[in-house]
Amino acid sequence: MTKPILRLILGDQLNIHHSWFQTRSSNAEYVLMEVASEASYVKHHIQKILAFFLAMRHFRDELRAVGHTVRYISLDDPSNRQSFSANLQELLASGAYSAFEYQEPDEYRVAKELSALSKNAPIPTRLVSTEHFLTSPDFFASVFKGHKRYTMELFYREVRKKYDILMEGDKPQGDRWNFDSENRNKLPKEVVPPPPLEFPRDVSDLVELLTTKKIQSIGRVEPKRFIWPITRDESLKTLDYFCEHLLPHFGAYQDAMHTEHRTLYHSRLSFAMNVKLISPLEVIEAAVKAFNRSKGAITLPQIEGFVRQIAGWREFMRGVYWNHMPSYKTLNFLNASRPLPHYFWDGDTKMNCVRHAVEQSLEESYAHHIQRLMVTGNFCTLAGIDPDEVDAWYLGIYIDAIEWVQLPNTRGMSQFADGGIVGTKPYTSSAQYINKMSNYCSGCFYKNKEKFGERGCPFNTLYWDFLMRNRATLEKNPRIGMGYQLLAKMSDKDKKAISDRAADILEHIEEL
Ligand code: FAD
Ligand code: DLZ
Ligand code: SF4
Repeated sequence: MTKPILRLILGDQLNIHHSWFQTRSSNAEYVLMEVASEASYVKHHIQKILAFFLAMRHFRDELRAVGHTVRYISLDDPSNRQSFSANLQELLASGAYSAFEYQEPDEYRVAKELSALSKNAPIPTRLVSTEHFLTSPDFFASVFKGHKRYTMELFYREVRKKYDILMEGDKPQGDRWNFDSENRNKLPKEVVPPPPLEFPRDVSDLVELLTTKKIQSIGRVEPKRFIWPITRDESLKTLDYFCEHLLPHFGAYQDAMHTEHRTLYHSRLSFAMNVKLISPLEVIEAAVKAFNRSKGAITLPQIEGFVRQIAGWREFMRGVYWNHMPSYKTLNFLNASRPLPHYFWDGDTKMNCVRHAVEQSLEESYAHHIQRLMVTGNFCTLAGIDPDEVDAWYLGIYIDAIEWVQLPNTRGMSQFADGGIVGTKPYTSSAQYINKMSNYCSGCFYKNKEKFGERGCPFNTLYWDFLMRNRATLEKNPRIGMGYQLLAKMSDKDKKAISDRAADILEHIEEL
């Protein structure tokens, strides 16, 4: 009997449709490993670690149930050397395998680690595709060949054409590519979004394992009520629920925020997709099918808004990541250097919007896009927080945070630390935007219409101060011109008052 091939499955490679698993006669042994190094390269939310371990354990069972041979190295396995490299070095040197195969890691850090290991391996090694994404980093580069800068919109149109999504011949359905301008509504009082679909399970044993093995984490979990979808079946149910109950209003309230309704009409599919329990194409196809079936109940702006997030933003961010790593991780265009204040870790702040976004994140390991971008991210940009600290927070706290998608969103789109690789301008705003899109301001200690004095909203003061502070780097940016025009109309006395109050706010940033 020939020795088997050892095939590594990383925690975010749980794709049952991968060609690896389509035949059982392939003389392969699969290995998954729970390792302390991955649970601690950043302080993760406890629900994120649980979600990865639970999803990996279920995937193991699913593979075994259909006859595959799976070696599962659990966190407390006595043979566990607690890192990918250390475990694999032992396995590869054991003489038990004829070759080693692994799928392309999504993270630069892991890709480097495994490629170094392969170079020194005592047996032949082979790298294969994850067969998950719609596009490759090379496709991304080819779309922008000869262009001075990237735009998500151009890339998104190419993906729509490539996969024939919402197309009529070579034209977009409705003769428009993008309906974003129709998708910016506050949640009206009379509209009550359906509750999110939950899959409560008792995870007490795993919580105890993490405690015993001294895995540090942030956030909270109710051990008897872990609710995230962590199997393919649950992911498909989440997708069905989304298509039936949430998609009809997805676009309309995509940017809305509300104290009582945390996830509104968002799909909560990011974890399932990022660990590859479901593929972006099947999510898009299911949503488009629901749109076609709905006979007008789901309108084009709703489905287009959803498709854009996955066929557009998700693939675009991955293209940016792989075309700019490793330097991207060090960019700090605005030279921001302030430490992240304590309330990002405990939610204890008088700023109602930040309090809600952080508390929700600590409780659920989830906040939706506009909370991440226009509340916590906006605050960090305006206050000049060190992007390394901002990245570590986002990478740790969200259940869906894996560096290839977290980094371009945080350092690029949100912090503008990349100087305009992802977006054309910083996503900053005063309280005006937050008040327009949410009900946060009405319950806040600060006054959303004021920018001076003890009760003036910090977002207002810092918004104008940010423009003044970064004048040398931002004034020439045509997309920000309006801000500087308004600033030019402001009296010197007001500008001085803003600078003074902002200096005070930043000096006492821990007390806001
Ligand atoms: P929905 O609103 O239902 O959207 C559907 C899907 O579209 C998402 O599941 C996701 O796969 C995709 N999507 C939407 N927006 C983006 C985007 N900007 N980039 C990539 N994919 C997108 N997303 C992550 O998956 N992991 C992260 O670590 C992450 N970090 C972020 C950090 C910041 C500062 C910001 C502003 C955004 C970040 N996002 C991240 C993007 C987005 O916020 C999440 O994908 C989304 O909130 C997940 O919730 P959902 O599944 O309910 O999304
Ligand atoms: C995030 C994470 C965690 C917490 N733990 C593991 C683990 O124990 N084993 C594993 O294979 N993967 C884990 N992951 C995901 C990886 O850290 C990493 O993000 C991806 O594999 C890189 O694409
Ligand atoms: Fe946030 Fe300012 Fe509104 Fe308070 S007033 S909720 S701090 S934007």
